[in-house]
Order: sequence, then structure tokens, then C-alpha cells
Amino acid sequence: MRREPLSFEGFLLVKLIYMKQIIVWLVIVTILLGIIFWSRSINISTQSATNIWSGISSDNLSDLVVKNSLYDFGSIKMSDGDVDHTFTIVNPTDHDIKVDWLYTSCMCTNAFLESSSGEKGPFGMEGMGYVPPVNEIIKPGGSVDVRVVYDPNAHGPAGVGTIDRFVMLTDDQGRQLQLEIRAIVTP
Ligand SMILES: [Cu+2]
Repeated sequence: MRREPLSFEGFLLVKLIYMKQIIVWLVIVTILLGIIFWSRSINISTQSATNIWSGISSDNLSDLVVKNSLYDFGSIKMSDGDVDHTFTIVNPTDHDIKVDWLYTSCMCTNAFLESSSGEKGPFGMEGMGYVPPVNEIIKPGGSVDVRVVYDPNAHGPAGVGTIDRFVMLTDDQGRQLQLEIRAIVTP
């Protein structure tokens, strides 16, 4: 059986139908990927406190010191927005120590490094986008401030309850200092 050759208009129509189908599929795939990534980020945030941030082994502690490594905001309201706390990090040794990295345990938390030369940051969660190196030298007896900003709205309505977040500082010897913030989040 011989098929009629397709006219130019017919050809355009077939092409248009194909393109529509492709666009519909692209939209479906994009929505599915969005749902997968969204649920993954929620998973990461609830597991972070137990898995990634289970503490540092005692032989890997930085020589840098902080007076209080834990700060508790107490009860905070989502409607009041971001809260922040500044930790002062001191170099008690007789040699320079360079801060190489600052990472937070969750995307709702950012850290900024403040020194006499200005502010660096934000430094966020490892693996969630690019986090640049800090490259800040602390002189013997000197100090820098690490300002930790927590966004109680970052997780949406699911973010209500007790939260526990960490900031990990890594020095140029690969040794670490951990900071911790806590809060009870209410709507
Ligand atoms: Cu979070």
C-alpha cells in the first residue's frame, strides 16, 4: 500500500504535536526532580545532627579556643525572622593559625567570619552549593568573631520544634573546632 506524501503543512502539524509532547514530558520530569530534591533536603536536615556532626575525635581538636562553644537562643518565633549569635575564637598559641574552612550542618544556618579586615561569608552547608575557603590567619593571642545566623523559616512549617545546629571550623592543620546553637522554634 502506497502512503500519500505528507504536505508541508501536515509536516509542520506533526512537528508541533511532537514538540508539545516533549514540553509536557519535560514539565513532568522537572516537577518530579523538584519533589525528589526537596524531600532529600528535608532528610539531610533532620539527620545532620546525628550523622555528620557526631563530634570530633579528641586527637583532631584545633588549638583555637572558644569560651562557650554552645549557645542556646531559648524560645524563638518564626515570625520574628533570623536570629544570630557571635562566638569569639581565640588563638592562645605562639604561632599563626589559619582558618581554612567554615561549614554549617544545615542550609538554614550560615556563618560569617568577622575580623579587623572585614567580614567574610556567608559560609553554609557543605554539599549545598559552593562554599569558598575562609583563608583567615589568626595571630598569636589574636581573635576573630564567627557570627552564626539561623533562619527559623528555612524549613517552612515543618521547622517547628527543638533545633540543634553546628558550625565546623577547620584550621590549616586539618584540625577542627565545633560550635553549636540550639533553639525552640515556635510559629
Ligand atoms: Cu536546617
